Amino acid sequence: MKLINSFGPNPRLVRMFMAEKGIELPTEELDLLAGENRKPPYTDKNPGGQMPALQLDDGTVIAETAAICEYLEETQPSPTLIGSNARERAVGRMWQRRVELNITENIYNGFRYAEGLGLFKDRMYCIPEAADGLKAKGKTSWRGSTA
Ligand SMILES: N[C@@H](CCC(=O)N[C@@H](CS)C(=O)NCC(=O)O)C(=O)O
Repeated sequence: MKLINSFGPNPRLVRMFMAEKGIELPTEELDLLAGENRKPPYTDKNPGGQMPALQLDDGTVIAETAAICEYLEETQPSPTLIGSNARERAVGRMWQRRVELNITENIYNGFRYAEGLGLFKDRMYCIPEAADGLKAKGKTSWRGSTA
């Protein structure tokens, strides 16, 4: 099993999760700024082209930071990071979705469509006119408003 790793907050989150669990894995480093993650051979493994990904020994590639952490939690339960019973896990997943859907996705996309436009315009569908609204939404959503 190896972590396909790069610069950026999502790979860092997985590395922090692994560190808390005491998991050490070989890594394959991709140059995100050069766009190595947006072309084969990486996109053959993860068509979404984003980082990080976990490649299992049977060749399965798991992308999406939350899915990677859940896999590591299930395969190495101790120490427990996501919750030790159904109620704790559900509360953790509830907050994870709230933070991702209401705050971080808005802030990431606000950045990608403005300051990051030069880097992202050829990588993904960008909506520059939405940048200010997404940043404002990301800043207010922590109060619990999903409007
Ligand atoms: N939904 C994905 C988002 C991953 C993501 O946004 N990764 C960033 C790095 S933090 C990335 O690959 N950026 C470069 C790109 O999109 O080309 C996840 O949760 O893993």
